[in-house]
Formats: sequence, structure tokens, C-alpha cells
Amino acid sequence: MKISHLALAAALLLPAAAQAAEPTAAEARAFVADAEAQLSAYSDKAQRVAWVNATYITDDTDAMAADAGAEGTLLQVKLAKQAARFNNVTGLDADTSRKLFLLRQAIVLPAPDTPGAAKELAEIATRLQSAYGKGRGTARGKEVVGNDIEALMGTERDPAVLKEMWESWHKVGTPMAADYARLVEIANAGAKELGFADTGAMWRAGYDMPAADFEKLIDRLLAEVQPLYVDLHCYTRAKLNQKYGDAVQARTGPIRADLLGNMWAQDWAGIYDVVAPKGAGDVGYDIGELLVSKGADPLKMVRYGENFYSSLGFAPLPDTFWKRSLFTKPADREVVCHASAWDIDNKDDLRIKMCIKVNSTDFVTIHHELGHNYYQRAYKAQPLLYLNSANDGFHEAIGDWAALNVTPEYLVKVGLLDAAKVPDASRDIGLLLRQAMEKVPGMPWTALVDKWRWGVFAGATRPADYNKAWTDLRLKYQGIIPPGPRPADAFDPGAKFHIPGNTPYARYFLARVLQFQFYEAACRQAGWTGPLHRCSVYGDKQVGAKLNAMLAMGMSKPWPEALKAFTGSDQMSGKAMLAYFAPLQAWLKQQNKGQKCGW
Ligand code: X8Z
Ligand code: ZN
Repeated sequence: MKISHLALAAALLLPAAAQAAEPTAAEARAFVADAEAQLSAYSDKAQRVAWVNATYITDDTDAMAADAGAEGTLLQVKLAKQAARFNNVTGLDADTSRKLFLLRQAIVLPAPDTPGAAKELAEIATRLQSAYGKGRGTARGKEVVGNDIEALMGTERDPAVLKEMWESWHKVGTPMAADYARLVEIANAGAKELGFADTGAMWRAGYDMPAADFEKLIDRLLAEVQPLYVDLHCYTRAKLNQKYGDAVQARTGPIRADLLGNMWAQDWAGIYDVVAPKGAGDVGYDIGELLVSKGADPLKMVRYGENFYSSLGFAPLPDTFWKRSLFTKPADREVVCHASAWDIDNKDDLRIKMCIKVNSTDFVTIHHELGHNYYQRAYKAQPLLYLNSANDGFHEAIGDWAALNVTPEYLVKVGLLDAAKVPDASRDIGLLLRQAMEKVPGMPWTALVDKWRWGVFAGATRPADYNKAWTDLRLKYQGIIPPGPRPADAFDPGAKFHIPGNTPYARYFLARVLQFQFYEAACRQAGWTGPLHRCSVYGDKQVGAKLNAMLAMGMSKPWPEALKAFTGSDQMSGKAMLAYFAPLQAWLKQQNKGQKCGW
């Protein structure tokens, strides 16, 4: 464990006698227990304030959220500094030393001791998140709210309108740039006081391994799966070229970012119809259309999600979940529509906040959010500092893993698809391509978001270069370019929720990898012998029990132990994902023959 600057300074200033009086292991244990009590009392109140702010954005709730945020930062930073006093205590038990480490490291945006810094940081963070929530773009000259413009990117096919939507939405970021630069300054000063080089280094330290190794892990995993992305990019580019012609999408080079069916080109399922193999190879159904044909509304969609987890043996969601969640966008007020899952009291007050639309994207997102809620409930008996997933990627992976089990055969079992319409093996390529369009583009995307932030926090990317660095990373990793030249004052990162929302993003990269590892392991446990992508563990209580055992560990053990408990391996690896898509990758290589792939 590193010795913080603070601990060193304190040691140098103290007279020799006092230096000898090192705190004891018993004192460390008592400190941790007290810290957990303080954090617990704060958390209940803060969660309620944050919920009200996110579901009813006004100047007043912004002010309240900023107040609560500042109080939380002060508390966390105070505890982190006090925890550093115990760095050199010998004879600590494993739990106390893990908790001391978590106290020192698990702060997203630390503030320095400078008077007013925590308050300024919290005000900026609240302003940024609310500005995003209130954001608007236009389509055909008409104003469109964020949630609607997001969905419209998946269905609109006129390239001029797509460009208009993409460019207008990205203006949401422009006024955020100065605030963001200031936020970086304050958080970095806070991280330094806690003994980290910068805020990015602090984030990277949260993975039970040296921060430098974590960066290497991301690069290793990305290198494993990027060839599959390049194959998909190549195939998709050819299809877009066929559809739109050379003037809109060239046959070589990068893809225009607005043509891929998603505002950030992070999930291309929206244009599956553009790339679908013709005739017999196609899937033959769309989950969104099935839901509409069955008259499913947002609430019904959440019930389908709950039913999946119930089938594994998880208890139904509590009544309060149904009473207190936000499922649809209220007509009369501003809310943060970006989906999230909450556990207000760290016990049973589970909720989701989503502006659900009846389509297949939101069907997957519902499973995703519920994964968070079932995880939260599974670890609720853990002490406060362990009320989290093994690492943050695990939290993001569970619900995505659940959605991987939504196979045609599963849809028949829950009454959404007629048995006669189950696609036979000749349509496997269609099924896999549909999944690949959803999952694979997320690999380079989820890696680059925090690569950008790490560069910003480290000072390698200066405010004047924020946008250029972002566009460069998008080109390097995703092979995409904006639909036109960017204005000098553009701040495109601000047009993605997690930047103004200050949610670390490497978690989604890890989740992409982990969900396939979980899926492969669960299918193995269930005795599945068919093609991997046709496996659904729906109804398998043994798999459910084993999953629950991993979830119940919370953050109490280093993540490799949790991973091993469920999958038998303690290594993150892209192999399961590659195995899942292997038949598709071979097919893509056939289709791409004669093309100059890459950009
Ligand atoms: O933000 C989310 C979830 C909430 S934790 C809806 N996701 C990332 C995103 O939307 O960018 C899930 C996939 C990646
Ligand atoms: Zn999530």
C-alpha cells in the first residue's frame, strides 16, 4: 500500500516519542466501524436528495443536491485522510486493511481541504448533470428531448436529418467545457492530497491490482476483441456505402458517426435492418415489434425482466419498487432520463429510474438495471464498505448477462414469440449479427471514454485540446468521424451522459467482457451442449443459487475470488465473447473478402 503525502508529512512533523506511538490494530478496527456508521447515516439522506433531484430537476433541487454532494465529499475526504494514519499498522486483519484501502480510494471526485472547494465541486457536478438532463436537440427543425433524440437515431434513415440530430445534440456539451476544466482542477487537487498522482490514477487504483497493471489489462482485453470489431466495421461500412452511396459513406476509411443507429455509435443494433443478411439468414422477428404486438407497456416490460430473475430463484421485487420507481418520462417536469438503478436505504428500497420506450433496446436496458437491483439486494447484509460489486464491472455485467439469455426459445417460453416462428439453425448468422451489432461496437467505445478522461485528469490533454483528443480517440479506436467539421468551441464529450454525470466508464468495458464469461459459465453449469448463443438458463435454480453466492459476496473479497466462485477462473478474458461470436466472425471474413478493412 502506498504511503500518502499526508501520512509522510505528519510523520516528519511529530516528535520522536509521538512517532513511536503508532496507532494499534484495535484502534484501526474501531476507526473503521465508526467510519461505516458515519457513511451509513449520510448515505440514506443523500440518496433521497439525489433521487428527488434526478426525478424533478429544478434550481431548488439542484441546490439541495449540491449541498448534500458537498457534505458527502467533505465526509469522504476526511475519512480518507484519517484512514491514512493506519497505513503502517502491523497485525491488521484482512477486512480492516481492505476497508481502510476502500476508504482511501473509493471517492469519484475528491476535493482538497481549501475552504469552499468541496462546495464549488458539488455545484459544478450538479450543474453539469442537470444541464445534460435538460438537453435538447432538433430533428427536421423541431426541438427533441434527449431521450427521444437517442431513440430517433436508431430509426431515422435520412442522412441529412441524422447529421442535424447529431450536430444539434452535441451542442449540449458546448456550455459545459469551462465547468468541466474547473472540475478537473479541483478533483485533481483533492486526489493529490490523498496521495494519488491525479483523479484518473485514483480511479485506476480500484481494481485489486496496481493502477499501471489495470491500464495494461484494458489494453490486453481490447487487443483480444478488436479484430472482431474491425471485421464488423468493415462489413457495416460496405452495407452503409451500398445504402447511402459514396457521397454519404465512402467505401474505405472511417464511418460517419451519425449513420450507425446510435448517438455515440456505441451500439449499432438500431441499423440491424440495414446490415441483415437477406432472405433466409435473417432473424425473422424484432423484440420491440413482438412487445408492441402483445400490447406490452413499460410496466409489463419490467415484469418480463423481473420474471427472468424470479425464474432463477430470486425473490420478487418489493412493492415499494413498483410504487417508487420512475418508469416513464413525466410530461410536466425535467428529469434525468438516462437509466439508473437505486438502492435508497441499502436494504430493500430498490428502484429504477428510466424513461422506458417499448422497443428492444429498452427491453435489454430493463434487464441491465434490474441486474443492479438484484445485486444490491444480494449483498445487503454486508458491512457498509462492502455494499458494492466485486469490481464496478461486475455491477454492470449482471443485467447484461441476463439479457444474453433472451433467446428465441426463451421468448417462446414467456409467451412473446410463437413456437412456429423460432428461427432454425440456418438463421444463426442473423441472430449472431444482431447481437454483434449490439455488443461489439461497445468494446472500443467503452475503452476510449476513460482513456480520454485519464488523459484529461493526468494533464496530458489540456482544455484547449479536449475536443480534438476526443475526436482523435474516436477515430483511432472506433474508426468513426463526425458528420462534418466541428466548431472551435465544441465539447463533444459533454454530450455523453457519463462525462457531465461523472460516472467512471471503464466499468462498462469490463462488463462487456465479464457478461460473456458469466454466460459461458452459467451455460456450462446448466449442462448446455448446443451453440452458445442459443443457451438460456431461464428457470435454472441451481445457476441462480450459484450466481447469488457470488453477488452476496459484495465487495468483501478481491474480484478474482468472486469471478472464480462463479466461473471457475480468476482471470478476465475476451475468449468467451470470441467463442460466442466465432461462427459470425468466420462469416464476416467471407463477406469482407476483397475489401480493404480498417481505416
Ligand atoms: O449507462 C448505462 C446504463 C446505466 S448504468 C444504462 N450504460 C452505458 C451507456 O449507456 O453508455 C449501459 C451500457 C453502457
Ligand atoms: Zn448500469
